[in-house]
Amino acid sequence: MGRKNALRIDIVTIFPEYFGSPLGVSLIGKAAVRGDIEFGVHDLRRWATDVHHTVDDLPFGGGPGMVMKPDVWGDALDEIVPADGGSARLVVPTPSGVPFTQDIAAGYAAEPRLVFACGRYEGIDGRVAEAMRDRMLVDEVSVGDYVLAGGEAAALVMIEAVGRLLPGVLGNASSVGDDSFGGDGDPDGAMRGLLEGPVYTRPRTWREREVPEGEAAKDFGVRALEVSLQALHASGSEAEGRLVEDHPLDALRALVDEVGADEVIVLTDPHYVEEFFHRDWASRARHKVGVPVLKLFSHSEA
Ligand code: JAH
Repeated sequence: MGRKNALRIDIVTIFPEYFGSPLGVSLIGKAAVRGDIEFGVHDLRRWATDVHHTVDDLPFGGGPGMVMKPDVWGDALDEIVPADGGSARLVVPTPSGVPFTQDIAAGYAAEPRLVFACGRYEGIDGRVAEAMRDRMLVDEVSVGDYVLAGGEAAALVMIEAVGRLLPGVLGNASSVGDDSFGGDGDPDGAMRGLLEGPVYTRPRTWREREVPEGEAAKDFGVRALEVSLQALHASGSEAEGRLVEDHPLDALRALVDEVGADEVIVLTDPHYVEEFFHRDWASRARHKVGVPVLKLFSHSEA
């Protein structure tokens, strides 16, 4: 057993080797090593009863391809999931399922246990999902309107979307998933950056292409200020804000003099302002504004 609050994910498939690399690398791989996620990958053929380990059969009513046998799937799920469902949720990837969304991912991240049933061929006999509904929640889910060769790739898509929402997995102990603070589930929140604009990093000029400046940069500043003030007001602060277009250190010194500030707190994304000043912005500000400057990174947990 892993840590408390760990998410247990069981995957049933005829290709268990398919999952080795994807679940072993990056955020999810590390989360698994820490015990924040626990994986069980099961070879469906273990529950086949004939010498050929057959898992498929001809479809009733004819038509192309083969259908996965209900008896094999039933025995597998009976063994993997306790008879009372054990708080597990069964997820069956299928092109005819309900569309998988960020909200569904957030719901899954809050579950103690997910079981992915990965079909192949023309899919799993329809009575399997129906029978399992007697003991647990069963979701038939689609990750997009196209037909794959099986449910494995779709399961990986969902596991990745769920995995990065788990506490401690992304390195964001609190913010992701907190809708009022612009988590991924909030279309006006952090996901806006991913769904809407392009992003840029150094160098400022690359292959004669400039990072957008002027009006485009100002629009970004206006939005960033809006979001920050909203969050501060929501937490009871009467903070005011203003957008600065001239040199930020001069503007900061003028503001410190104007309001008689005792201290300046710089809250910044790592490297966001440094890039412009070529060295630590807060330590330069300290010399220039004459009051203590406390610098916080937006990814800090304290
Ligand atoms: C194909 C079982 N929504 C993408 C998706 C998910 C599952 C499948 N195809 C597409 C699939 C064959 C057998 C599942």
